[in-house]
Amino acid sequence: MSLNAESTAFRSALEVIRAVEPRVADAIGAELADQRESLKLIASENYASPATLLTMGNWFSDKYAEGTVGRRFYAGCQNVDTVEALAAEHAKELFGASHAYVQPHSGIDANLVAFWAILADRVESPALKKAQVRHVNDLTEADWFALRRELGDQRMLGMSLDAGGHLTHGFRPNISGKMFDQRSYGTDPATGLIDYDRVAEAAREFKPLILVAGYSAYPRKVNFRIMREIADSVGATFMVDMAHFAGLVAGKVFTGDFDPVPHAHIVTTTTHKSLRGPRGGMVLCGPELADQVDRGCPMVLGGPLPHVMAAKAVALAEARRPDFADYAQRIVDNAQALAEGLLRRGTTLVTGGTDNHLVLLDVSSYGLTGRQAEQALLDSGIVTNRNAVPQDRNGAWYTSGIRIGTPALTTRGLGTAEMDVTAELIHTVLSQTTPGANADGTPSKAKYVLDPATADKISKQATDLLATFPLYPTITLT
Ligand code: DSN
Repeated sequence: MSLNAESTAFRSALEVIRAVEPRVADAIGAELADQRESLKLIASENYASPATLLTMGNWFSDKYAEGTVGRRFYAGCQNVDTVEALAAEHAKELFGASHAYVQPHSGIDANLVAFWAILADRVESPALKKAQVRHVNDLTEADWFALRRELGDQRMLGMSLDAGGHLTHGFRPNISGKMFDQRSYGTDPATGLIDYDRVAEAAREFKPLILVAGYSAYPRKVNFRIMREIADSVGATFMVDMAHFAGLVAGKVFTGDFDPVPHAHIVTTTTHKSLRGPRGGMVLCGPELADQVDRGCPMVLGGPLPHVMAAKAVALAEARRPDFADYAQRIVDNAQALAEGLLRRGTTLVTGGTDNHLVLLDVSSYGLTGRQAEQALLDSGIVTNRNAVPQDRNGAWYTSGIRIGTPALTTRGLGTAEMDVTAELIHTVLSQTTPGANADGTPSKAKYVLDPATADKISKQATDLLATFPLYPTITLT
């Protein structure tokens, strides 16, 4: 593809959009400019390829395609079948899975599909068998009532939120917490690491139907072989949510005990984080759960998004190329360089470092809340997000942590030398920011003081750092 083809494609698209609603065209252009100018360190974000982005802007968006490949509730799905089958095929090859379901619209959706597949397999199917019927509609009112109660009375054991687990792993504000009786395993307060003996103990006591592993803010590898042994010892289904580190699995950085696919009964992921695809989700599993997983739509999902499934096929094809493994390794090298740069400058890191794509700073050592640090960094052109740290005293809104990750900057081409400069910029901002006060003089968890001249200077340094690594270098919109 010539360099001009990508520019031409995006320019033409914007021209067409501008003719209808110029403010949307302007916002799209402004978003690219913002992304180009800022040091994007949000651990769950990335930059999808032009091919992936372009695949989403077409008439596949207009098609309803409930059902699965070759078995739809709507006529005329032959082209959707082509792209859905391609995406599933690439996913199976890439991750070595026997079944892939590529319809989930997001990570939450993928997890819901997995939960209901497990519930259908472990609770509903035995109830139907016991009642000697094939379908829930054939149950008596009394049996249906009893089954509904049983479905709502199951247990899940997952990683606690402040140890780095995810909201969808059984926490009350999320539907997973309303569906399941949930208990959490945390991390060792001394090391910040998962203590597998404690997980085994919690599993023995609680006897969950589902043991969930996976995280959105844990900067270390998880041993999935040990977790599977724990699940087996209590008869639990072992589910891994690999949304954050799917790119590291795809790129063969996480192998053996650290690759969830051979160890878990079911694996969920998003496709837009380290995997660098379109915004969406996916479920991988073995043959035992495949039929139940394929019922995701309309069980818990609205109509599939064929344009996004097509983009998943493109992005997964990209991830199967040899250079993706190099990319995945560089993500980790960069995260480690960033962690080392911060540690050298005296920053406190949860677990003292990283072996994946993210680093979790405990900014209470700078006397700041996560919220204050996040805003001060943003003023300085550094985009991060605040995050709870283990046993966080500031709660989930203000927090005491800043989570940073390297998938996006690595896509842009920054390397370990630039990570050291990034560590210097972050440390300078945090060490020159002080907590602010409320109008009545009491300490504020949100207000902060940072000299605007310092913020401007850092912002300029961040822009200079990025200048050598243009984002979407083949695309010019003007
Ligand atoms: N929102 C994602 C993240 O930032 O980690 C997880 O859902």
